[in-house]
Amino acid sequence: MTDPNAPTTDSSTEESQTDATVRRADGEFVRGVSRFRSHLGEDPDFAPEPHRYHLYVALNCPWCHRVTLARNQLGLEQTITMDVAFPSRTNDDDPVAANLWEFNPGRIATLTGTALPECTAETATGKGYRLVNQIYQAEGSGETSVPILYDKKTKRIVCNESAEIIRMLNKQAGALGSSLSERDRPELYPLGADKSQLRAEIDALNEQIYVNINNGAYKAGFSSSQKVYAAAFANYFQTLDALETRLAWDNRKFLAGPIFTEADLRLFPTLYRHDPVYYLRMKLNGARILDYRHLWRWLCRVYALPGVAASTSLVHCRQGYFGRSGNTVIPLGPVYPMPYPEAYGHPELAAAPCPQQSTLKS
Ligand SMILES: N[C@@H](CCC(=O)N[C@@H](CS)C(=O)NCC(=O)O)C(=O)O
Repeated sequence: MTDPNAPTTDSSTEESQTDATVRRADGEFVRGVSRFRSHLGEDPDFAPEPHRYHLYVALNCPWCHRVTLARNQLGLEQTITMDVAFPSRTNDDDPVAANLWEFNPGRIATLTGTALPECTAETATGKGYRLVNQIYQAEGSGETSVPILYDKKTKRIVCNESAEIIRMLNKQAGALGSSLSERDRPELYPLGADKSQLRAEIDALNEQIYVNINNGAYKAGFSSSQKVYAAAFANYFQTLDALETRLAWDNRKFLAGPIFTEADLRLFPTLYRHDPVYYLRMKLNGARILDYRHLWRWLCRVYALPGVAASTSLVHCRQGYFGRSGNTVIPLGPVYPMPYPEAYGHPELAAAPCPQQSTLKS
């Protein structure tokens, strides 16, 4: 029975919600749909202005990572403020509820035994909320997710869909007060009339990468059905194989050719987390990215771009993905051939030819 109210979804951005309840009951992880979908500049309530907008993120969240990458690469760090939630959600003994994002800069991370310097209080509503869901409740919404793009002027949520937030930041970077000149700023999603073919290539890559890699990792790691896991595992590594072949084709620097685009930005958060987190936590132990020569060099090339290394934290990723699972002891590897994230500074590590054709059948 198809849910007539299921919103139409863009499969490069979100999951089909068709029969979501049944699929979840069958052990499939099905991601919900973000409901705040206004657009800076297009929506008259939200004119693009410097120092007006704010981001709420968690640094372990790969969707937030898209947004922190765009903020840094577009030179918007000075004109869009940002609050960082603690990487582990609230515990079972929380006075309000478990499993909620919280702003708690003094909270101790089990991984380091210290507070995490990147974590902040909530600073944009003027209310100093402890929980992200209080920001939603203020607008009568029961949503709980990050990232959130927030308007400090009207005290309203603009958008909580990362795919659309990065598009807006790219399109409105100048009006939002970017510190980079138009010439020095990457054009993540080229808007020129003569760039329609490139946009189509980026859109096609986005869909393949969202379904099989970005969300595919969760489908593998969070599903409790062996069948769903096995299919997600196969799709994930067959897509890595295809991307490896694409990069090897003509030794291109980036997925769509010589320039860095939104397709690279959307692939990076998942591959950055693969070897030190997803290999174990999402049971994606078919291979390391280190085993893919061209993908490894692409990962190191993107990591070396301005603003990329500072856009996330592996300590937050490890704390967030492992700190609440199993007995909360957090695995510290891999350390061979080199610890992470230091290894991302060494494209030469992936010397050996890679295992191209995965033998997996979806
Ligand atoms: N489609 C959204 C997905 C955002 C999302 O699912 N974020 C996760 C964190 S990784 C979240 O906050 N989930 C709900 C929750 O944990 O309360 C986007 O790309 O922005």
